[in-house]
Amino acid sequence: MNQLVDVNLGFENAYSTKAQFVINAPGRVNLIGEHTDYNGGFVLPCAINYGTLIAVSARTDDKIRVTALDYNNDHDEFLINAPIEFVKSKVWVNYVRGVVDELKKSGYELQGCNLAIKGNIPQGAGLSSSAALEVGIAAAFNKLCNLNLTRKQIAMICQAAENNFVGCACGIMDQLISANGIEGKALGIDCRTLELTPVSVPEGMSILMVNSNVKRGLLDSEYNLRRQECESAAEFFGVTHLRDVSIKTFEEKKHELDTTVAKRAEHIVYENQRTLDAMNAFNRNDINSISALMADSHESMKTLFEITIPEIDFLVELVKNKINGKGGVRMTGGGFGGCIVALVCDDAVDEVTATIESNYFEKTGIKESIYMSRPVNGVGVAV
Ligand code: GAF
Repeated sequence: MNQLVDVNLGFENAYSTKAQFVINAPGRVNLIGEHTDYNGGFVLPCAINYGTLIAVSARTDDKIRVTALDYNNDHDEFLINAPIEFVKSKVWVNYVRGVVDELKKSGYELQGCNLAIKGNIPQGAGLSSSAALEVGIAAAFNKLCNLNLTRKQIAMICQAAENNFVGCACGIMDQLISANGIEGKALGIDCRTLELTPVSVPEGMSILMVNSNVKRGLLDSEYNLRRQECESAAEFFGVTHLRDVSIKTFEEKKHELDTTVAKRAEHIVYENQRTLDAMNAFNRNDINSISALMADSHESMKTLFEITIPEIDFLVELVKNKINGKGGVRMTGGGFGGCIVALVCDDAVDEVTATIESNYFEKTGIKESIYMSRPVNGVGVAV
């Protein structure tokens, strides 16, 4: 049965009435540009054909009732017109509460509703299941209450919810791509101006995502720490964001920085350039350059930003040796577990997946999950 049928049925079971509409918010995979978003820099993600569905119907009071169909119908309820509290014991509810709180703080008039949530984005895998949930919730209220929010406004409200309510100091990439994805395209994003540049994925190439199935345990604490380290480097250079430090300036001054901070800054300064170079390489259909840039990005995340883990490095090496310059591979997302992303020629996909299947478990004792992905449109009404 497909997800849309499931979420409608789940809604009817939970609330004994039909949903008025269903919103679909996609997850994302980032092709290059990691941790550059909160440094005011560049990223190149695409929205993926895995998403979070939210079935919605209005209530006549100011209550919001939410049922998580994938969590045994676990539910939450709270009132719009009362202070919205953070719930320590149940992580998922805070993404919903946070978005509602942020919409309220921005002065939007909200209406009570019943919601049922169901999704197929692998969780804790670096594919933005939480951003998709946030964006889906904001889009649901946008439609239900005629808020007239633009896609960029939706993304900014959701990022603020995650920063202020959930407590992760994330950048804008995940929410922005979930809201703005374009079918068949990756989006080059200038995370300072929020300018979006569609880039075509080369003909005859597939996007493969391989989940190491190592959950990203350290993510929040280490993520926030990386962000602080980048901010202290920016302060040293006298800029608000590391995006404004050129490679030349960085190389001239890096010796004056604390060693760890210098490594973090080096990753960001070069990763920004790599992302711009990758956008050009995609436009030229230049697979060799894409391959080299993705390889350098991974190496930099491993040795300078220190956000990869052995299982992920092993997967990247396996795929890299197999595709041998005819595609690219790197870790994707925040790090400390999760997924790798590979751009692979269509006719090499079977060979690459077979290599992973016969080596990863043997080496790590963990079974991987492999997903084929294609770029899809951003959040919208599911049909
Ligand atoms: C996480 C964050 F939410 C993004 O904002 C981004 O920083 C990413 O990690 C790393 O590129 O997904």
